[in-house]
Amino acid sequence: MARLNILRYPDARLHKVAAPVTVFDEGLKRLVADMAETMYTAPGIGLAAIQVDVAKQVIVVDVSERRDSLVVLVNPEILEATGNSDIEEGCLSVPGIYELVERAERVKVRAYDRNGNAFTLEAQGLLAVCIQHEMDHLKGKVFVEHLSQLKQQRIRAKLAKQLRKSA
Ligand code: GNR
Ligand code: NI
Repeated sequence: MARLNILRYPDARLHKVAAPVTVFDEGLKRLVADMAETMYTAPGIGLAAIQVDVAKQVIVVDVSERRDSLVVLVNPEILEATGNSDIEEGCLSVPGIYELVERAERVKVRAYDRNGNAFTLEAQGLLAVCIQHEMDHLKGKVFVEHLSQLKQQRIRAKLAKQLRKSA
């Protein structure tokens, strides 16, 4: 297993649209293992492949406190979305920024696991929000793009300042 480098917003590669996985091979299993290690080490509760510069529809999520409930979603599709939730979100690609985003409270998702077996998952609360956040990444969308232009401008300025300080 390996820890992968996480792209930071604003990076044009975060806006690529991920392609569906067509081959469920050893390379996919290695990608999933490396993404899980990267997410747990960060630490984060989710990671989309596009964040490690792989434009494929692969997501790992674990919202459990014990960090022992990994969910792998390949080629996910939302079948149903109901209710409203606004949970404060963060993103490993946008460090230090936390903002409320409007999301569905419950989602029913169809996806494949790393072996190519289809399954459906009904999620609510933080898991549902995290899945929606990760599925946005697969479309090239970062959570801050749900915010007003003014807030996005402020976030870009704050990140640029962080970067200057660390340089
Ligand atoms: O670690 C993460 N925390 C989080 C908190 C609230 C809503 C979504 C998330 S996902 C984020 C990890 C990440 O950037 N995934 O893309
Ligand atoms: Ni994210």
